[in-house]
Amino acid sequence: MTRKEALTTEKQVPRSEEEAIKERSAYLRGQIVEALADDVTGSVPAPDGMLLKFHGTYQQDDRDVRSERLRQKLEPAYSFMIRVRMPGGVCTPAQWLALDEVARQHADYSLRLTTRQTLQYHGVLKRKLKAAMAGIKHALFDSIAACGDVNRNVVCHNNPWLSPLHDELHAWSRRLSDALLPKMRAYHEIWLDGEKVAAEPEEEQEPLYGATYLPRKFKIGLALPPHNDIDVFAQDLGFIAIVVDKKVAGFNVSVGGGMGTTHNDLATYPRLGDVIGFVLPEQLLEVAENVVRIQRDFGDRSNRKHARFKYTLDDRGLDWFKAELEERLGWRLQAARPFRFESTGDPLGWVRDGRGQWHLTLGVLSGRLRDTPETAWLSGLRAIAAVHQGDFRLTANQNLIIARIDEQQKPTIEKLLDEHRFPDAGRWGGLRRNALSCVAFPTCGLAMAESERWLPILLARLEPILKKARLEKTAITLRVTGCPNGCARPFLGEIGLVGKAPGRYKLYLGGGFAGGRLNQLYRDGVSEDEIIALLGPIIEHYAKERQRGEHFGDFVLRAGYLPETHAEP
Ligand code: SRM
Ligand code: SF4
Repeated sequence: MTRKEALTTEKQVPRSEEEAIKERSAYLRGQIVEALADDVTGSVPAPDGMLLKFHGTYQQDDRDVRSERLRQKLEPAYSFMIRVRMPGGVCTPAQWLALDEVARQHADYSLRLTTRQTLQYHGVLKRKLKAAMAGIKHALFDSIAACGDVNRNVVCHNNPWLSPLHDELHAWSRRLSDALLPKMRAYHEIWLDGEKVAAEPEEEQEPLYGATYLPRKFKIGLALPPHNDIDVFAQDLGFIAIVVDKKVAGFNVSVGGGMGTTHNDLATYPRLGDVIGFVLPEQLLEVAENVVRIQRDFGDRSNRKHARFKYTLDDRGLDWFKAELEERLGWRLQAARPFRFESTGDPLGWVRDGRGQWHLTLGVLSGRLRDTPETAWLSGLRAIAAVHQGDFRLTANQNLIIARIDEQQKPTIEKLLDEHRFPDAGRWGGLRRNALSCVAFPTCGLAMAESERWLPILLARLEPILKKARLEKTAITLRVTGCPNGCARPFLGEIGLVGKAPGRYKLYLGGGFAGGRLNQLYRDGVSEDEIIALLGPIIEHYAKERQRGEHFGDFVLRAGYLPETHAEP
């Protein structure tokens, strides 16, 4: 089917309400200005709430007080989450200070590092949204395309300073982000009081996306083997760098990854990306743009639960997709090159590069940076940013790198870390180092169970079991989410826990340590006590019978807890 035919067919299918909202929105303006000015309520009407996502912000309410407020006949305690766009997760100390200022002036005094290498603000009241957006602009960032049916924050292997290869990859993440960025004049008009550049919205254009943008969100990541620290197979479009003679010779292209599912709906499923070929560096942008165009033209616009790129691929087949891509490109992809991943997490702690500079990867459990009676991480990073001469790197595992520290400055940074009671990641066990959890309660509107607030409790119960089995240093990946949307990529964990109802989780086991194999459901609807009772004996069994170098996820399959699937690539 040609693109023209596809568009004709699409018109015959009833489109979802969201498609109509986009179409009527005059390039994402809707009635947002009016909704922001309405001070009778802390919320915005639903259609504008949907459009606001493209501007990088979500309406939420405090779920801890939702029923009590309902009982008191008060409107929910509304506030907004804002997600910053930060390709490759890089930020200077001056930018950090400006972002920190927004957290303290306009949000809930916290910064939340995300699984896509950027940060979020929570608790921004409607009347403070505009000032918060201006603050983000002051930090020389924006939140365009951080959410919404467009290409999201491009993620990239995390420390460009460790070698010129990392540097090169990071430059590609920025180029990809720029090439796929929607024009969104509405953003500048609404948040930054920009002049209306087009006299009428009809004169405006989105050359890549068109007036209804993509059918659904779209995600891109770049990985540098042997580190799969961005979970490249969870991306709609992944680029795996192939290095020859210490230079990036090109990239293997992986398509169709995605985690989101709905409980008890078999038509939804997590999917690993398929590697379809190899492209040269100079072909990267052309490939990315055309993959996005194919999803724009063929993605399902009638059912949002079936609208991700992974379903477009499975409905039409990989052969169809590759042929369509090559027709649009006018050239053929080369055969994929061999590669091997060995890990997904971040190497926490200090590393020295070839030029003699230091980099510290701080372990930040669930990515939450705030001051509490026990820790002073927000203040600590502010103090570090005030003296740091290198930069900050956010990782796709919710951690933070303080990068490019000169030898003579290292003691100053170490003193500040100590004063603000940052944890010594060197003392963290292998499970804690490799644990991710999504936000969930109290802010996430889709949460069914606790995640971020539960992770420390769960770790505190699992760590003594691991210690007793002398496995405390063994790296095991643990991914926890409050619902099956998969924001902490739970279906890739060697242990995955997915919230079903308050205090109840689906327990998944057997994911590949390097992110190349999905896990499988082991028990449904289990409580914390049941999870501990189930995992304890398996951990002991693993301690006794594991083979040399065998990962936990591989062991549970070999030992027959779940059927063998496939080895990791
Ligand atoms: Fe996510 C929706 C948080 C990474 C799959 N995600 C949400 C929302 C916005 C809830 C909502 O729609 O109302 C969550 C906001 C919670 C809050 O209170 O802040 C949310 N997602 C997050 C973050 C903050 C999790 C974290 O703890 O770090 C991550 C922000 C990433 C970023 O900076 O851009 C985050 N979300 C992911 C990932 C992981 C990734 O991209 O590597 C996934 C799985 C990969 C994928 O997309 O398939 C993911 N989020 C989803 C989905 C399921 C999409 C689907 O295909 O069905 C939803 C729900 C939706 O889109 O309808 C969702
Ligand atoms: Fe919310 Fe579910 Fe994502 Fe967790 S996985 S942040 S509960 S949407």
